[in-house]
Amino acid sequence: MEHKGVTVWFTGLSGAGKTTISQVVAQKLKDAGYKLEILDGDIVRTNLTKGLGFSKEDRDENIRRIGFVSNLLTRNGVIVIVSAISPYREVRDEVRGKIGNFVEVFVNAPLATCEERDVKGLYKKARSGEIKMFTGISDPYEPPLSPEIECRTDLEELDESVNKVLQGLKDLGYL
Ligand code: GGZ
Repeated sequence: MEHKGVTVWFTGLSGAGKTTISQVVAQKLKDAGYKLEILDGDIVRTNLTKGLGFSKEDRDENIRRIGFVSNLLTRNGVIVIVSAISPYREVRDEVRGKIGNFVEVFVNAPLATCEERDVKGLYKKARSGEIKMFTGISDPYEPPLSPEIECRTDLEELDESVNKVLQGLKDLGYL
């Protein structure tokens, strides 16, 4: 199926639900026949951006590399699903400017909720100081000022968040 390419960029705190929502969205779009690739921060950091840490420089480099690949795919008609904390507004906007067909999805849950979930036990380690520069605890997160789509995962069921993303992409003319 030939269709417009777009980068769908999920940003938010660790544990906000970026990976969960983006995986369901990706599966639904694949099932519907769209050409799609997923770039998830967690996985990308084991190959494309291996060796990078969590300083501002390294996070920005991580985001720029993900953005570079996203751009190549997007201009070839692929739907690219990116999931990365991407805490800095400036570099997110830089990538947006380069790609053009860019939809920002703010996966928004209060820090307290993410910390309560603590799926991987990382917040506990961040609080104890075992992990340094942890987003939300000892490192900044700059929320998007006007994301195309916002999911409130503390208030919505997964299905609702997924439908918001799909409906948003339709309304923007990408599906
Ligand atoms: C934030 C960290 C950190 C620190 C390890 N700060 O929720 P996760 O566990 O599975 O995904 C997070 C991932 C963050 O990688 P990103 O590429 O998304 O970050 S960024 O966009 O800022 O470059 C988290 C884990 O790695 N992790 N240390 N200090 N998250």
